[in-house]
Amino acid sequence: MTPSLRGRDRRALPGRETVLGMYQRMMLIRRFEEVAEDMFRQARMRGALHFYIGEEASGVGVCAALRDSDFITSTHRGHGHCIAKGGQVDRMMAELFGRSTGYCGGKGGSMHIADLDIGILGANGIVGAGIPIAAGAGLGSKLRGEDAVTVCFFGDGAGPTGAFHEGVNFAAVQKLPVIYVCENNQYGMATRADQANAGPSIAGRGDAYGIPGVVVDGQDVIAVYEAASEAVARARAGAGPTLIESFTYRYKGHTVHDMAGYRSREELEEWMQRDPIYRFRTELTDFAGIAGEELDAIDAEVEAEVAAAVEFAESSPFPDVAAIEEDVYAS
Ligand SMILES: Cc1ncc(C[n+]2csc(CCOP(=O)(O)OP(=O)(O)O)c2C)c(N)n1
Repeated sequence: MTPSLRGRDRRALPGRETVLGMYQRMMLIRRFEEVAEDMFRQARMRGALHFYIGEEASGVGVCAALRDSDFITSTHRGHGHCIAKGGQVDRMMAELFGRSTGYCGGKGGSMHIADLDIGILGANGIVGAGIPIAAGAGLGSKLRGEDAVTVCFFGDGAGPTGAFHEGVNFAAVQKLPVIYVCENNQYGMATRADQANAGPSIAGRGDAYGIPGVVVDGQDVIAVYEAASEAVARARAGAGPTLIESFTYRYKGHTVHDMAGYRSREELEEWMQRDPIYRFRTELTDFAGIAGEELDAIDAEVEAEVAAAVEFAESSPFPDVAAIEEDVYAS
């Protein structure tokens, strides 16, 4: 796992604070999930976990182009999106552990993290459901005359849904400030993206709606950040939605229970050669003059933050049975 950047041109990177922030969030996503998997395998935590490991550059590159006041919608594979948007890992971990200090009081679990204070409108277990929700959020911002942007993350498995066509069409007709980010990790459960989606790319469908369709290397956080920044500028300027397709890969199975026998070891290893975190780290140390020790210090802080999150979660109580009917309806 030592991807080489040999032969690649040095390129302009955003400011030091931005790149270090990106590196920190990518590492935080990876360690959060590695530790969550470990907790699950030790039976200290239950439930379904869908890991984002391997896809970190995608969520982090996009969210680095956003403000706290912007919105995101997420999917069943939402840990990475929530951390990338600034979600608190202790409250996330507590939610995974089913504890009352979690984002949903321990009653939602991994697939239902929301934090309205930082624009996380909710992860969602219904494939494609975020697409019209994001259009609604965009319409709200537009009607209120605010310049907030909404990013909708969805997978290639949502490409063939009615929600995709309905939501993207509506956003395009209304010129809503929404960015649709398809994270094409090559599979929807065990089905290859090209077995479910006609046409060479999902981004290509932008033409049908008269909006830009942009393909980006989802393993390259800076490329994702640049594509997202352009789409954000368009959206804030009132020019409407952009459809971005970020090509990426999940290292793990569909859920923690899935051994992913439908794909080859070679395929996985090929993608791991382009690991987004190691690749970015190499770029930062070899081309951006950032000392390896500085990145090691970030790694250590991340490690401590995740360990503290587990401690917080495990020392928190389970929700009371009396709370079972709370939060069922919005008030
Ligand atoms: C409407 C709906 N249909 C089917 C499912 C079952 N399901 C859960 S995840 C999934 C595949 C999703 O694939 P994709 O959108 O590519 O996301 P990924 O898991 O690859 O991140 C399916 C079919 C569901 N949750 N919701």
